[in-house]
Amino acid sequence: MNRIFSGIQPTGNLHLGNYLGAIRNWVGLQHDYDCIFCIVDLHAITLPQDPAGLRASTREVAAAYIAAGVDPDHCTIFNQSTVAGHSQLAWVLGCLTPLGWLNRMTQFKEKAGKQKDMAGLGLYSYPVLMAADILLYKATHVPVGEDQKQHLELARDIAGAFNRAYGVEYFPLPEPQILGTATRVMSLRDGTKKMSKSDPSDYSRINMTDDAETVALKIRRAKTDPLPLPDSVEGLADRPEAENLLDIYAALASIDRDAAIAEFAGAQFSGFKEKLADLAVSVLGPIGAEMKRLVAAPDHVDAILARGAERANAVAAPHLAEIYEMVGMLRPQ
Ligand code: AQP
Repeated sequence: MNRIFSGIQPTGNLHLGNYLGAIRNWVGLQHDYDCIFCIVDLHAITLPQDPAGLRASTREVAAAYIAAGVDPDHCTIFNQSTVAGHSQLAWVLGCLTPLGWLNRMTQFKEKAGKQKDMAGLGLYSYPVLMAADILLYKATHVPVGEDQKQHLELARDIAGAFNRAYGVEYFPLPEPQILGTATRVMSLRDGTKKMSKSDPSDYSRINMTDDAETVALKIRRAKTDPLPLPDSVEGLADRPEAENLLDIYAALASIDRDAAIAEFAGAQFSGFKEKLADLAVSVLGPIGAEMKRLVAAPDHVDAILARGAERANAVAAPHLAEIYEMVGMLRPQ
């Protein structure tokens, strides 16, 4: 059976983009693949994190997976730092990754900001750790949002570099799965910017745990333009906010963009926004409520993470032993 690996950083403010671009797709894939879903806490510390906040956020992301319908009896759910193989393989792969490949990564440029010399080595080598996450399990498929496409391509290049260096087809080249109509959910305040956990404005995103009033308020306040909604795809040209809201509607309603355009052709934003808010609340409301319930009594989530770590280690450890053997690490008997 083909294997999926994917993950989310426990950096707070899980939002609609994380749900539509990642978690919801996982739920649909979980019975067709051997699925490993990680909470990537080592990735989270590539930017400063408050330790208590990081622990709380790790549980919250696990709760989001479970509340959204990822079945922990069927899938492996764990946090990255509980499997040492991620860091160990990242070192091996880092030794094979030319700096020139990393210099092309746009996410580093965005996150490092203007003072690149002050950015941490971890932020720079983030894509190598991501390659290790995937390759440690020899995953064949990686469902992600559009923003992770470049990192996935690098993971494929790194897998190829390892295979060439050791003259074996050891790692499969992982295939990205960028699924659905909301592969890149944009900010509610600026349709040209990705909806993001770290946006300082809470009005830029719908959080998975927002209550119904907050969701409705954020959608009412979402930036739009003065025109009515278009009656064709061509009418969305240069209207990023209209495009984003229609795509969110289509994704939440599980219809395609054309059907959403047909439903609201010529309508005013006010009426459309009301329908969108009702739909968002009906989809996210039960998930947010279940997340809060799971986080309030965390023993259940912790037990799932502990079991997941054991299962993940059982897959990872033999692979790491094979890799060390190929690389030439002596294991004294
Ligand atoms: N806006 C988005 N639209 C669609 N998919 C998205 N993803 C993130 N934002 C969107 C997908 O969610 C998964 C986990 O992302 P992550 O938390 O590990 O990484 P991120 O891209 O750094 O998330 P954020 O929310 O944008 O955080 P910050 O603010 O820290 O940059 C991935 O599959 C990603 O594609």
